[in-house]
Amino acid sequence: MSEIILIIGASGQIGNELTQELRTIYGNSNVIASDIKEGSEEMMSSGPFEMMDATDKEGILGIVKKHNVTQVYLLAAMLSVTAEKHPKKAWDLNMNSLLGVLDLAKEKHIKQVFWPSSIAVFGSTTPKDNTPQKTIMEPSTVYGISKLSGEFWCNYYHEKYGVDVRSIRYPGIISWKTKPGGGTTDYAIDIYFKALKEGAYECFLSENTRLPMMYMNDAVAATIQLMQAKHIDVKLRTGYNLGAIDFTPNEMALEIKKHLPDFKISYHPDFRQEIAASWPSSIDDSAARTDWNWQHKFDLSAITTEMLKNIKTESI
Ligand code: AKB
Repeated sequence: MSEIILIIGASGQIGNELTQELRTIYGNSNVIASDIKEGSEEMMSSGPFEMMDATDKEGILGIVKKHNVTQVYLLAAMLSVTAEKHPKKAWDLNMNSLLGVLDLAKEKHIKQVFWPSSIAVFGSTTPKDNTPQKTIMEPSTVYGISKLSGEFWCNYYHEKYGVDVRSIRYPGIISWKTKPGGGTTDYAIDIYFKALKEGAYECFLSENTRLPMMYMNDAVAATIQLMQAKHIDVKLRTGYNLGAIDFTPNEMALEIKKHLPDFKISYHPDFRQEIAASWPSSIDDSAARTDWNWQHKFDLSAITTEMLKNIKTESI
């Protein structure tokens, strides 16, 4: 495999772990990490890093030329909660970064683009259970609006200019290495840290709010699998629904109690409840499973074991 990969937003939750996995597959020097801030020590020391603003198209072009980049993974984004606080900034980051990279592909500076979408493209009028790939999409958040528009820009650039752009609608992603920031699904990470540190967690969603979720290892595997899929197998150029598991805060707390019997959870839903309530409870990802063979590995019990073990080891 002779790809040279640029990851934009490499210091974030997905970027950090995706960079490491891609470096293992393609070789450290062939995967260039970039962000507006430095990332983990592991990422900074294992391969090249460039300080870069995701909305600076000319800056990105300079780095693409310097390293002969063939593929770009554009991960920089403002998530749902932060985007509600800074709507214009979120639109600027989430949209202009995408249009810049799509233009670089249209102008043939790069061959392939990955761009993350989200379950936030759906809204309260979407069927909640087993949400289909193609259905009513009326997002109520700035983040969701930007992801839905972005998906259709991807599709447009593919149809009009033949750009090879691929995208996944990520559910909430659970990881212990790099914390996300400003997401509605972040409770499903914070809960493990608080359970180990304080033995208790105050949840900002109500106990029966069911959301689709996934372990980071599965998310990274799916992303690379989609990018490595044969052109002919990638039949959707908007975003692929991607599911793994779904659960409520109450079910998660019960799972944690199997390891930490004294763990206590309390519920104080805030404005984030409204965002969560507008999103699907579970996802029909049969298109991803059929088109490029997607399969998840981690269920809630395996995720809980992994999270508690790794957070404990890290903080010793
Ligand atoms: C968020 O909560 O904003 C993200 C997402 C589901 O895209 N984790």
